[in-house]
Amino acid sequence: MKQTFYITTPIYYPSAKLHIGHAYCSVAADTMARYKRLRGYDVYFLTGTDEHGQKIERKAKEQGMTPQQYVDGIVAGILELWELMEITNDDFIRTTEPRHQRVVQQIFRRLYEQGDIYKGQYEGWYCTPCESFWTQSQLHDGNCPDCGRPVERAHEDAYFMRLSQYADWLLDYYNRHPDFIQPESRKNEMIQNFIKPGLEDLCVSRTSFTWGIPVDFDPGHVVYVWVDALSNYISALGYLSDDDSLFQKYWPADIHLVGKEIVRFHTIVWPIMLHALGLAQPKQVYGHGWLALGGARIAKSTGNVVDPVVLVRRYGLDAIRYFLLREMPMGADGDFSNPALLSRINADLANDLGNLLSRTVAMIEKYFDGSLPACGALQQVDDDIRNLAGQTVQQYATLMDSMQFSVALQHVWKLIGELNRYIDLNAPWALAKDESQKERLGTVLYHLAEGLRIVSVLLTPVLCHTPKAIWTQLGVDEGELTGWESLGTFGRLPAGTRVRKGDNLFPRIDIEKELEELKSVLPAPQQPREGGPLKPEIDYEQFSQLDLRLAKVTACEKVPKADKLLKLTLDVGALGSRTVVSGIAAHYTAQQMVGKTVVLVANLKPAKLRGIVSEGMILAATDSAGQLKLVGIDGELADGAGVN
Ligand code: ME8
Repeated sequence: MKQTFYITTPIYYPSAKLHIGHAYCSVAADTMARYKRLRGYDVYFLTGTDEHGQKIERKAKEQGMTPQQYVDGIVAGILELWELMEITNDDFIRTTEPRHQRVVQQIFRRLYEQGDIYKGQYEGWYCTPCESFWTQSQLHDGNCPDCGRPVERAHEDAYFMRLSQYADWLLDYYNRHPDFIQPESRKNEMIQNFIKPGLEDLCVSRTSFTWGIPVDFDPGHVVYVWVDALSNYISALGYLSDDDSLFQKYWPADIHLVGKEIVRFHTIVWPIMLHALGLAQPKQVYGHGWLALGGARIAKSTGNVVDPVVLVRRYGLDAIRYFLLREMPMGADGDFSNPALLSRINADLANDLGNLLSRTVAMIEKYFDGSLPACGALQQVDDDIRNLAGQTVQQYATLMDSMQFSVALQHVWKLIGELNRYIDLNAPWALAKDESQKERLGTVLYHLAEGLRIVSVLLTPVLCHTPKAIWTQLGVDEGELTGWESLGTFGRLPAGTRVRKGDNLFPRIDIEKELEELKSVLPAPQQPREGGPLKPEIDYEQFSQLDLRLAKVTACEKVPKADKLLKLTLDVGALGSRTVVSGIAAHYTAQQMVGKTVVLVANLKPAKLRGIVSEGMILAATDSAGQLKLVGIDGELADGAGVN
């Protein structure tokens, strides 16, 4: 029986459009799935969409749609993108499907019944864009530690998962399974930042919105989006359903491939959920880095998205897949730029690989009428090529097994480079002039063709069309000669095979001209619209609930160990003196603030920031460049005057 291999990508949020960063994650998982299939594994590759949560509910409302209508539209686009990128997933799970929802409800109920989930009261800091609750100690300068945006105080009746009681078990599990979290540095991050400071129980239900999976035994509560989302990895396999044969066959997963910012959920919450359910742990969670544009992470929130559809249409799928995997050292961050993409296409694909093939086939046509010559007596240079090919296959296998795609490709390109050098060393055009060198000429061309065959097989997990194009030109039929086993011996290509010159694999690009044209095709990274999208309409009644007052700053000091925070003492006329903590320290010094008249939201519920009770909030305007200016008044009025 074949060994199984189960690999997953994260399930994507159906946000307006997926960008090249998301494509990277799917292409990397797809490459691994293709590689394991090449190695003879029975692979199951899962991806999908994570469709619940307050953010989706809000977006749908902004667009005047139901959440389901909104996600249906976006998911259709995601499916098209994966088709375009030839992602070979075996299933696509949507968290809005009944097959998933049923399982999540059963998991939740089971954990509740056995006491791993209990009902309590939640009060914490909530980051809506990240759908994450944070404790005070996790905030960075009072903001969300993941995205840096402001968090809001949230209270609700809620269910909690007992993470705290599993902290020791988890640490012990990490110790006993050193490969569980990769790369190693991410494990240290988890231990230092989350587990050592003390694991707190996790709030796993919400009542403040309805777009989620209902807790079936307590109406009004919906399951926290991460508990919902993580369960996809087993609900898709039919866990707790009438037919759990896929679950029996493929669980535990071999690899959950995820971006580094969500390693936390996959290596703390998910293992504890699985442990509590009595299920086996995934063998590995691999946290990959981010693709950036000019140093800034490509993300929908920063507006610097690069559209993979435009790139694939312009340069072909293989060029884009190659660039993503070659340019991003797995686990680290990588940078996307048009010049880097174009020079990889020209140097690696058009020159190194494309020319090797066209020169080889052209010479076999010219000197041997297109019939592959037999290999004669070997010289040292031939042995060197054979040895290098053998080593390359071995190194490639080790590197691909640990998902080091970029380094594996470097090794393949070293072989390509040596094959090109082998042409120059042996100068076939000179051999062709001497009839007595015919056999030597044949041996040289044979090594080139066989070397190319080996290269083409090694490229099959990464490139979808190029290997086939190489086989057509080399006269190789897909089958035994294109399988992994064929790489074991150098010399499998039969003499007499008919080669046929075809189009260049990758046409060379005039980089300067192309960069110019790209300016109009790929619009410059969009700046986020000032102020973001318009929030839903409110009526006067709602507006009038805001109590805004003028206030004079009478004293001000920096909050220790918080770069962005100032503590202000305000005189609010009849309301007396107020203390307010404000995140403006990067824009105003404490000294500059004293004496200023500011606008205070006087009836905002007090909140504790860095141990200081902040009694309201002062108003300021910010632009997309991150500049901030206080809101003031035109002239002078008494402290405490109402603003409306
Ligand atoms: O996190 N470079 O979904 P998501 C590389 N729904 N990868 C990037 C990237 C970039 N610039 N931007 C995003 C979610 N990604 C949850 C997952 S799983 C149970 C739930 C990656 O759509 C990101 O790191 O925000 C993540 O792994 C994936 O895209 C999905 O992100």
